[in-house]
Amino acid sequence: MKGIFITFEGVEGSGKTTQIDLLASALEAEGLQVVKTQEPGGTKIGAMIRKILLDPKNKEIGSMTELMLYGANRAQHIKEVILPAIREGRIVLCDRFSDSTIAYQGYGRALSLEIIGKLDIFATEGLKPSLTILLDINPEKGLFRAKKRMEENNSLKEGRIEREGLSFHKRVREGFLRLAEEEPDRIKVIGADLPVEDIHKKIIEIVKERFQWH
Ligand code: Z5A
Repeated sequence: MKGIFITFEGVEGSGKTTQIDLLASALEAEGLQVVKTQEPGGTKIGAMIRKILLDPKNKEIGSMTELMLYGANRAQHIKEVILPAIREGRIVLCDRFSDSTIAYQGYGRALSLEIIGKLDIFATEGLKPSLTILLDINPEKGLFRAKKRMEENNSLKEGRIEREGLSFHKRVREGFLRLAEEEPDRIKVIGADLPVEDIHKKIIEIVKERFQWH
């Protein structure tokens, strides 16, 4: 397994971070070199963009501005982190990528899928993940988990996007599922309602089969 790009997608609280950590540990235990990263964020510039995007005080951000900021974040992330890591033969595990833009800004905010697609080609330089794990869960459950985690960690109040109504998050979930129907080879859907260990085992099976890793 060399120079591979795997993304994790799903609604808020679907367990992406938990599963990325488990997969990274399993791969590292086999002596493989892994880079864990996330969007928005992933670089110093990305961390600044992330702050703008998720700050609940930034209520005036328009949908198109939001889309451009996710695009700017991705362009920097691709150039500075993802492409170099793949060229060096590392396995990149990324928490959210282009599919999140289609699901949130396309299906959630109803921006043109055509414009999103064109912008994404510029931002990604045409790079697509080799594999995407979509952790699928009812958004009510996902948001409940995410809120619980925030309370446990005593972390910041919920962000700008978590504050959207449930119908927004349902459209986002539908968007992800539609993408998985359109690209069944790349996007593998796993029910995120299962225990953490069961989901991890399924992910390991998929990764082993896809990349002939034994
Ligand atoms: N966004 C966008 O609009 N457009 C874009 O192009 C991109 C992103 C790239 C990023 O938020 C926001 O940006 C996101 C979409 C938008 N907003 N929303 N909504 P973020 O990075 O701050 O958060 P997130 O990506 O949505 O993830 P999260 O809340 O950190 O959740 P997670 O990583 O999927 O889950 P987790 O942290 O692994 O688990 C959450 C809790 O559930 C935790 O306490 C776990 O212990 C627990 N958990 C995990 N798995 C299980 C299972 N299987 N059973 C029970 N409990 C579990």
